[in-house]
Amino acid sequence: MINYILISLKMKIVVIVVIFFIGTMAAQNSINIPKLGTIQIREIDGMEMVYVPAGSFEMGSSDKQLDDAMEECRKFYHSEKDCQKYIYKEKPKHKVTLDAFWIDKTEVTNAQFCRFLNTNGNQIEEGVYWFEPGAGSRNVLYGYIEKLNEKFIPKEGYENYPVIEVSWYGASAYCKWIGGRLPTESEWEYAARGINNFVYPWGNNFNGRFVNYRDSSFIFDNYGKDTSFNDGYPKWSPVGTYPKGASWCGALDMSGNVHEWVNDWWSENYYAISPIKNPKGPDRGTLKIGRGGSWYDPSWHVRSSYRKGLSLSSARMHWIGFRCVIPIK
Ligand SMILES: [Ca+2]
Ligand SMILES: [Ca+2]
Repeated sequence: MINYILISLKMKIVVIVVIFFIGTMAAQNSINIPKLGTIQIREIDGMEMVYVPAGSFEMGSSDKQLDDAMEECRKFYHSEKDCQKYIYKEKPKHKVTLDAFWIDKTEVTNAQFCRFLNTNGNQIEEGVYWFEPGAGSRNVLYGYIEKLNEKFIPKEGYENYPVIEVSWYGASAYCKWIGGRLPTESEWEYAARGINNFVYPWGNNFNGRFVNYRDSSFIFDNYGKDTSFNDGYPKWSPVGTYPKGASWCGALDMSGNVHEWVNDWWSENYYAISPIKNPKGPDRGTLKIGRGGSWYDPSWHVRSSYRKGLSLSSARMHWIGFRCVIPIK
């Protein structure tokens, strides 16, 4: 009898110790998982990255959200066709579940891209330069990167501006160089609008002081120009100029400044067949996708769900740049 009591007591002690050990391990693991918006600095290019936890959101737009965007467009554009051209590519709204990842807090800058070019050269893939100032940009040279004595350097004062006139190949190569890749279209939208499915990174109502877009100071023409706000920048702005425009994870300029390359091939109909878990876009295509709108775009193009197909061969425009992700798995 005494032996039985002793064995039973020993068993209980063992069970308690095991439970304590498992509990400690679980607590340790939960301590090691970063919180939403935790910042980590990447050594290779000095980029700040923000942590986006695994989760689900509603990707795309409802009919009501698209009608609101059209209404906004009609205030500024006199062509219904111009409004419809890009807005109705966001249906159906559908649930997406994603693994966790790190995303760059800002768009990649001229200084960072110079570091990449000086390490790897300006290579050609599929006949397209990684970086080509003046390509497809109204034949005007806009780039703020110069080549002096075989070295790429940013023009003085433009070190912290987003790199532009970079091809999808150049953007993708950069993200591989830093040990990551371009965001998938769904990762990009999730980082921009979050689990609350905001229309803009900061919320559901447009605010021209939170974003660099086609505001009253826009330089080219008056078509679609919003004279009710002055965002302070007729063209590009240094990255991170609008902290109030931060998205839920702390990413800046997801809306506006420069449009951003993502990894996926363009397909107008992909949302109807997209898998729920970690969608990666169609297997093939002819266009890649740009996200977020730019300083060149009106308010309804800087919505988090706005999407546009862009040519791999010619789109090295003065309004397109990128940021990278590093997946956790
Ligand atoms: Ca502006
Ligand atoms: Ca942007």
